[in-house]
Amino acid sequence: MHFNEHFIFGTATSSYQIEGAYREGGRTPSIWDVFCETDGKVFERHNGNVACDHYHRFEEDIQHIKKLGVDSYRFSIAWPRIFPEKGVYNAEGMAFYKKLSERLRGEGIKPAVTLYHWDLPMWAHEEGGWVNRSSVEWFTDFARVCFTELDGLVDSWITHNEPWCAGFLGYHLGQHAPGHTNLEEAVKAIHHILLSHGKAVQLLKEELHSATPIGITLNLTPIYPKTDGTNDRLAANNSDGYSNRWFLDPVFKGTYPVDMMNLFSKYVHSFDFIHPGDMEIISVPCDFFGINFYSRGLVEFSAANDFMSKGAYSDYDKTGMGWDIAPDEFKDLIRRLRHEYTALPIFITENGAAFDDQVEEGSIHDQRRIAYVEKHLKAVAELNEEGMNIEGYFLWSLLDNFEWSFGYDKRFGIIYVDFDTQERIWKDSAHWYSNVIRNRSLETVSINTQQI
Ligand code: PNW
Repeated sequence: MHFNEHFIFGTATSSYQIEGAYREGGRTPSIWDVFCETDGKVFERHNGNVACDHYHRFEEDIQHIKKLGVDSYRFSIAWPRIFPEKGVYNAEGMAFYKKLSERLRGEGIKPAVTLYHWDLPMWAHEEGGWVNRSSVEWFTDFARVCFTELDGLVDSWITHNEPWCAGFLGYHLGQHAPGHTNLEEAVKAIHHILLSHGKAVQLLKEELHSATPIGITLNLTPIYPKTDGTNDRLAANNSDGYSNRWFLDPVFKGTYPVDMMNLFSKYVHSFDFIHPGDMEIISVPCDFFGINFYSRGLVEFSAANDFMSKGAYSDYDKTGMGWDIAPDEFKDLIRRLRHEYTALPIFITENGAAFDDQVEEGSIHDQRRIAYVEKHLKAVAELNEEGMNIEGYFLWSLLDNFEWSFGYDKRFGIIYVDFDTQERIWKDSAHWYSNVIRNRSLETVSINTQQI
């Protein structure tokens, strides 16, 4: 299993999950700062006030990134550092990302930068957040200063990370900030998020004439019916609509899936928030397609759940999140995307797993994480042998970090973080990954792993 010299190996993080320094450099609160203070929303009321203290320790973290040998590092920009108040630009906030990008480049590491990884400024939320169509303008103002100030420092732009989470988890399921449970709001929010993506792409290409590649990252979950029965297959189709097609269809076909619009119309009174011309903007051509892959879904019919479907019991091996480990289904997903949606270069912008790691005398033997990543990297190599054109892979995550509603209880890092001392300790998976990158192959590495 070999990866050619152009294949991009990377690792990924996001601003709120690692930066800390929540009141420094002119930053104001985001919806996550407030959500973390809400009872019953985040494990033991953890928050990102300090997180990995990356804002102060980024130079040390760059040394770890360099030592890993990755080609690229994916991080995100905290919007409330750039616009702490509506219409008020904060150069100090931008200076941090300039320094970070410059230092990375100085070490030969390509910055892959996400504009929105969920830390919406509170000032925007107070005016309705993503439900308000003006959010599209607020976002393009934010995108404009990032594009111009970081021009020449960034190798690729990702407009949005996982609109499914920002939209459905945030506004419909209530598990992420802002914690609302209203489908109509969610569908509007998603529309504005997707519209702001298209506007940002147009801005970069048509107005700023930049040649820097730009794309969007979706989290996709291939869904399977528990049985072959008509009801379970219908449930799977609806769940696929909710998880995948509601995003893939607008981005690649310029339409929302009609079957889902029909199901949603029970709760969504009007779709007149879709203005003429919107769908053309949303489906504006990009340069690459980012996919975050973690698991599959297995569903069975339930009369009460008309479109979300009931998760069915599965006997698959699971990660520490309870998520099925499903590399074969990952392959199915990529083949389907090639067949039904797009020929764009694909980047796996996130893949990885949380497990309960035990520190033993300064070392962490996370064999299950290695096995998880190895299975998915092998799938990537096999897909590329089929001509699927996956150009890069970013392991989630560089560091253990604030895992949203799970707080610091779930550890996704290949580098362990002691949150009392902020000490970073390489897990076996970090050593293993850096060997894979050095050899650009999985074979040689399985031998090396035994020596760790
Ligand atoms: C992604 N779900 O989030 C995010 O991009 C990361 O910030 C996060 O740390 C990582 O995956 C691991 O969770 C998700 O409930 C959060 O299906 C929740 C879900 C999926 C992805």
